Amino acid sequence: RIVFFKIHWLFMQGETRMMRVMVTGGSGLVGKAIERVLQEEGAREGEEWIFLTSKDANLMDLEETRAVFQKHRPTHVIHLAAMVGGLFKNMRQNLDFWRSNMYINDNVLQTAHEVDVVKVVSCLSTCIFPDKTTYPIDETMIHNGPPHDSNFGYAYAKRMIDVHNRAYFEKYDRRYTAVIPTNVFGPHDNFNIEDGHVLPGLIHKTYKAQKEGTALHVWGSGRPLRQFIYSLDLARLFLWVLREYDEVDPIILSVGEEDEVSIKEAANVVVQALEFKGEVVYDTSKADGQFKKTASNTKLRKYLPEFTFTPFPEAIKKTCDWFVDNYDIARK
Ligand code: NAP
Ligand code: GFB
Repeated sequence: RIVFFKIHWLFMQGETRMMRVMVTGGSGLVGKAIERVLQEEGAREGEEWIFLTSKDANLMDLEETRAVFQKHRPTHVIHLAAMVGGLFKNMRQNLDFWRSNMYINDNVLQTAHEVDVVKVVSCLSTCIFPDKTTYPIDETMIHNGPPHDSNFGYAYAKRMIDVHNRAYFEKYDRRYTAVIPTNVFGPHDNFNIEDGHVLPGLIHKTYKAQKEGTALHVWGSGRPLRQFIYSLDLARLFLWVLREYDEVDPIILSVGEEDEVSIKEAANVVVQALEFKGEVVYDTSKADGQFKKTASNTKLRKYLPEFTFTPFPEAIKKTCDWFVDNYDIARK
């Protein structure tokens, strides 16, 4: 009998340690960064990782969502899948951003609950906070007023994740949570100039200007301010949130307020990384979008006072090198 109980105890220990983590949006900028950090640092004992692309399931479709959850039976989910884009794509497609992300988020969270997923870590963004606000912005301010007009569709859809999480906690005691990254950049980004974010857009445009001997056109005045987080740093923070963070309330994952840079400063870092010698022109006929969305990472620092971010110029150089080396396969 003692042997039986010993085997049973060992099995239960093993059972409690088993984590089958399914990453929705696993083929994107953030998903690829998480995959790479796991390859470099190794998964923990008892962790099994599954990275989904939209080919595995269109998560806007409830039946396809249910099928992929039934297939993999995850115990944990990192929910990255979303319709994502820079300022100009958001300004063109607010309705699509609203509907696509509402469908995806409701399907994923409801299905996770149905198959008894223990924990879901979803994604908000620092661009969803109220446009008229005091600074620095913190996690308590998400619903304190309307977001910037340029991306209200995406912003409201993302805010509903926080509403979902609170409602699942109230009704089913589900401890589903969310992180709030600031602007992310890195390898495997979307370098499409019309649809992508500013840094991949500037890297692609500088690369083209260099090859064609033309000027680099930075859109807007260059005055807006942004905090940028390197995707590999964000990936490490995601793993910590999945494994150690137990709150339902969301947590901002960002560099500090003191690391905020202007678009102009960011453009200069890209120019230096690619050793571009041509003219840099500011096209003020293009929108600036939100002037600033300065976020506080005080809550993160309370948990991880020692976490170090990759210095911005080093992260930009690594991203530029990746883009040049992978030009043929990069999304552009
Ligand atoms: P991304 O590079 O555009 O990747 C999006 C991922 O979602 C891809 O894997 C894509 O699959 C998948 N996807 C899109 N629509 C789908 C659908 N209908 N069904 C299934 N999968 C679908 O995005 P990202 O930059 O990694 O963003 C990841 C998360 O971080 C998102 O929730 C985003 O809102 C959030 N976030 C991003 C930033 C940023 O600056 N990038 C900042 C804050 C928050 P395919 O590859 O097959 O298309
Ligand atoms: O990353 P981005 O497109 O979006 O940055 P946001 C836009 C800022 O960069 C504006 C300037 O001030 C633009 O004028 N900019 C300069 C450029 N050159 C370029 C360029 O080549 N491409 C782009 N895209 N911008 C987004 C939200 O806001 O933040 C999204 O709309 C998302 O919903 C994202 O959450 C994280 O930082 O302004």
